Amino acid sequence: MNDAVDKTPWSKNEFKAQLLGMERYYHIHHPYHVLMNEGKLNEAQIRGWVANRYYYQICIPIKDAAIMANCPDRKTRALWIQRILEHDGHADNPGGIEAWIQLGQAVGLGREEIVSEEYVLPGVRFSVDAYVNFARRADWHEAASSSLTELFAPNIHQQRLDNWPSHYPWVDLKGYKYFRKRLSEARRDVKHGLEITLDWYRTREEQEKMLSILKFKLDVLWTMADSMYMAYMHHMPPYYNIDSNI
Ligand code: AHQ
Repeated sequence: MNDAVDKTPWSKNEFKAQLLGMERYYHIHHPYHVLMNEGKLNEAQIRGWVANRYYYQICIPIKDAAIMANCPDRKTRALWIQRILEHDGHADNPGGIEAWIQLGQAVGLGREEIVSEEYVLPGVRFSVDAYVNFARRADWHEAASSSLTELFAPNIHQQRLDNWPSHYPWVDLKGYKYFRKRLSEARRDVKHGLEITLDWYRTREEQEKMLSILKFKLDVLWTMADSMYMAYMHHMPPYYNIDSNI
């Protein structure tokens, strides 16, 4: 007996509720971030996270430029370009990547060791590159909607602003600029990303495909944290047992 599979498209509100339901996979629930939020990480584990996330930050504008290169719609590009300017900087605004380097310095890393990417783990690099390459080859609507993990980002930025100063008093307060900046930028980006998404996916099949695209991006974020957990919590970076001077 074949079960009648419901193929009725979700309404925009139902579709949005389905997207919000994916929060359960967000990396705020990853043990690395749970322990971070509980103040249980040591300085090396915080520094490792900041140094690795730097690679994600510098790839975001490249990802966004790939989306723009694939997008023929001027109105969309005129809005999407904001994301690149906010990360790379423009006019007298040094931008989010510069603010992330400031976070690195605030946790005790030197500018050179951050920008050299010498601490970036292979698993972090591969996860981020998978995201950039997806954005290069996917339909621009799909690439745009993959940024909607940021639906859940304001919460994780707020957590850091609320808890780091008491958990990690050794972090220079200048480092918090990035998290404050992203609180408002993420909300604005999500508004635009959601508009594109709720308009584009019409059939139930397309809507379910979008949920799998969002799950791919959630996997990118989760896998980055997995690589850091192996390296900095278990002290098992790649080849730790092969090459003693790792
Ligand atoms: O700092 C982050 C950022 O600039 C972005 C851009 C956006 C995208 O285009 O995929 N996603 C994102 C995220 C940022 N910070 C992450 C964090 O945990 O600090 C969250 C991440 C996201 O949710 O995708």
